[in-house]
Amino acid sequence: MRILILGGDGFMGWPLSLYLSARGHEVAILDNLSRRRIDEELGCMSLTPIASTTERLATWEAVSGRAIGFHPIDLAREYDALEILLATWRPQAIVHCAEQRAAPYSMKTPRHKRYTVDNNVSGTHNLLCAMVEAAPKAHLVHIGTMGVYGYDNPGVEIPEGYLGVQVEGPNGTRVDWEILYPADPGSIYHLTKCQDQLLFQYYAKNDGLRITDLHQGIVWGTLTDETRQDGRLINRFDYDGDYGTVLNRFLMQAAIGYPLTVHGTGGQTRAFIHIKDSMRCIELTLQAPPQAGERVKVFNQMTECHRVRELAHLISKLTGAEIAFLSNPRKEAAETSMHVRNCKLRALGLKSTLLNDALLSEVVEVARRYPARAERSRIPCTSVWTREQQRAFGEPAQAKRAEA
Ligand code: USQ
Repeated sequence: MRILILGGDGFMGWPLSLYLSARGHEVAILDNLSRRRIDEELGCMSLTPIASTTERLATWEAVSGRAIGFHPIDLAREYDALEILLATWRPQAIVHCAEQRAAPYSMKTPRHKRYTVDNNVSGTHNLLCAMVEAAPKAHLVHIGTMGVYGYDNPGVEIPEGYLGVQVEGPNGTRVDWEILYPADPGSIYHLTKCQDQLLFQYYAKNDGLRITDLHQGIVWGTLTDETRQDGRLINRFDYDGDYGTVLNRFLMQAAIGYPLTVHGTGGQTRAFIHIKDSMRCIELTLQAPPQAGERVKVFNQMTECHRVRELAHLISKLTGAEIAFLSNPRKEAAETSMHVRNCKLRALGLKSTLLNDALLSEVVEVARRYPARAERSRIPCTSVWTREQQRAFGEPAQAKRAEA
């Protein structure tokens, strides 16, 4: 299959490009390298030393004998270039990972909020608009988030995208209906993913685009069979307070002897998936596209749920790391539980890789390899969610968090 990976230089897109290329697909990457620029903006590089895009691609070709094309296009701003690429390269499938994907980064300042909305919503809309013109038969697979459902639900199992409801019809009748699960974003970043859902719904209905939205949990791990093959293929590993996600952060913190940074009581429950399962899920999704005219397919791409403090205790037991309970910089429910349906990917053949000591230790080992690259001052989360928190944390408190 000819597959275009949008955001193919990033944490998900890079290993995915290699994974699909290794399985015989013709792969090309579209990326504006914004994530590398954000590293510079934040003054914090990936813990793993990632090679330049040119070096990565040349290495992959040398190692595998397979070439991956690269198109330096800004999805949100360069509409004409995008449409020309779709018309000339004629992808059969497009995987969309080209969005600003960090909740804390999206909450930093008005500039970051506006950038996240402009970039993510315009990028997705440009893509859909260009697909209608130049690639109407391609299957679009979007890397979405479990966060569109929110974390405060009343204990019901989260369905895969659509909620069955019964409403009052004419003359007192009851009408069964299926609606998009009510969106409940918890950050500006998550808000953009909720907006994406409406764009998908509209373009699937109006233009018959074939779209699958993967509502993914928190990805952990960093190595895949392909990125292991040469040091220059290594994937990025984010650990800083803006881009690092909770489980990888805790594993990195354990590796360098930094107390595990639990926000609040750590009672927040989240869905997780190992990076290798994430690759497999996308492969399975590509093999099962919707028909033209079918509504957007939604799969919950996660394998297990955990409370943040349970993860901290597990890693502490494994590594001897200390745990620090910090005031929570986010506005989020303190104690939550989650039950998620994920039958659809399992029905397609997903065998879950669950969290285990060997896999956790593997990430700790990766993190231990680069002690000199770990900037301790970049570990605390200093991005706060509200003006009230800003006042409460204040500048001195934020600086104190940064020194912790
Ligand atoms: N947390 C801590 N300590 C930390 C970091 C995070 O307690 O050092 C807590 C947060 O307060 C939050 C939970 O861990 O309650 C998850 O935070 P996170 O940063 O790991 O994940 P999140 O902001 O939700 O976003 C990440 C990815 C995003 C993806 C999402 C999937 O950055 O791209 O969409 O996970 S999900 O969470 O299922 O929506």
